[in-house]
Amino acid sequence: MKRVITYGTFDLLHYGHINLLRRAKQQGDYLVVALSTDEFNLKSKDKVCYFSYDKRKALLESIRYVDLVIPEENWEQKTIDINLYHIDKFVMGDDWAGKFDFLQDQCEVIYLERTPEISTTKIKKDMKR
Ligand code: C2G
Repeated sequence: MKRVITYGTFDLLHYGHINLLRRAKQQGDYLVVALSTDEFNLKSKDKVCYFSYDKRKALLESIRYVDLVIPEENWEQKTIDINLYHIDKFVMGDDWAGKFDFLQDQCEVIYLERTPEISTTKIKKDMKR
């Protein structure tokens, strides 16, 4: 049983996120998603979410690729999560390429290509027009 983990805010969930989650699940048999809490987004990611943590969690839990959603409350928890959930592979979009290589002594670190043309910022901008 290969266990995979990925992290993110997933606010205004879109097909770029789904592409990432689908490919992350393809890396193993069980996918844990660490979902940034509202506080973490506000305090450390300078992101104000449109949907609250509970709503974003419910959306993620309805996705067939996702097996478990846990809260991401700080930047430092990844090392603990990898041990706690017996993770074999850490997966992120390649906008983070290299940023999490320090986890390589704990598990495989994989950066997957982002879906280029979509982002929450673009959605919000286009909706304004
Ligand atoms: N993503 C993607 N293609 C897009 C947009 C996002 O593949 N068009 C990926 C990102 O690379 C990331 C995941 O979807 O792996 C979630 O994206 P965000 O919610 O923007 O996550 P982020 O704010 O980068 O948070 O500790 C890590 C952070 O929590 C990551």
